[in-house]
Amino acid sequence: MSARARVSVCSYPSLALPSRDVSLPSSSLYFGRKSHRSSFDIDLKLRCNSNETRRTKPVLAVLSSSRVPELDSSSEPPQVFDGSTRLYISYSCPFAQRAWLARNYKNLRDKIELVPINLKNRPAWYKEKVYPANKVPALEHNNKVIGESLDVIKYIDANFEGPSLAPNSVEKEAFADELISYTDSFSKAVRSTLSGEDIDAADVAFDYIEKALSKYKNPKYKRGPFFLCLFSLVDIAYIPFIERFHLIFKDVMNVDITAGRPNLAYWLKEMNTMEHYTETRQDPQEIIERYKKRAQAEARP
Ligand SMILES: N[C@@H](CCC(=O)N[C@@H](CS)C(=O)NCC(=O)O)C(=O)O
Repeated sequence: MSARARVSVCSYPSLALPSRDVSLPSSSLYFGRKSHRSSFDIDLKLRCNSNETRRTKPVLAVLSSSRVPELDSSSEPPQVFDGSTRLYISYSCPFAQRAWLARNYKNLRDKIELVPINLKNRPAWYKEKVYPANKVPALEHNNKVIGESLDVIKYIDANFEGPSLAPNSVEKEAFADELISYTDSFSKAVRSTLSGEDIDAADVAFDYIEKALSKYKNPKYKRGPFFLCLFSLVDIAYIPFIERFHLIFKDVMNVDITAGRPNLAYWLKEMNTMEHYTETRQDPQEIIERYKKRAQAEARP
């Protein structure tokens, strides 16, 4: 047993993480991108090396009242394919959160309109007019619709201005590929501990993340904060899921997944200083309640 608290599910053997919320996409390809260096990249690199990532006050509570209301079955559709660019999301969906965060990070709030959908009471027009797969996220741009969170992020990165989310070297590109292709296994491993199937799997998965975060260290602080030193697609791919796991393990199992994992702790801390990200966070209480409700429903015979 390691020095930190091991993940144990003994008292909660029946708690299974809802598959819809945490299953990661099978599509885990990283699109090869030309490594162009914009002034944003250079600026970011400087900030990364001097540990001066853009800081804003951490948002302690999500002010859901300030958010655009979700559209439901009673809502009129937007003027689909009228030339506007729209990102369809759900506030509770971690996949959609990825795309939303990418849009925010690239400062595209004025260029990409956010259209939140109520998934529990989905408007019929969403499937009919917008995205036949009927899932979020989906991006409407130039008379087409792009789905799959990782593809949406890469599309936004390749087709819009703003700081690049792509790795800035061939070596980092290979590492990003490896990390992105691990997202599915990572999630499965953590879920198998939550369900009581494999009590050690989550520890192994979080250790993998801890090690990955140590690869590109900030020279001053000897660690990250981000996977590729600079904030990238990889951070976006993982944060909505690690954020949820962090909360659920703490609340349900009384396990701090950052204990004995300084890189993970530092990464989460830094992420929480970024308004681009904190703006996308779901209310922690809602995440926990939703998880417990589903786990109880799944445990019922
Ligand atoms: N692989 C997809 C998964 C998207 C997904 O499953 N989104 C969920 C919400 S978290 C959804 O739209 N579910 C609706 C449904 O399955 O009917 C991605 O990465 O975008």
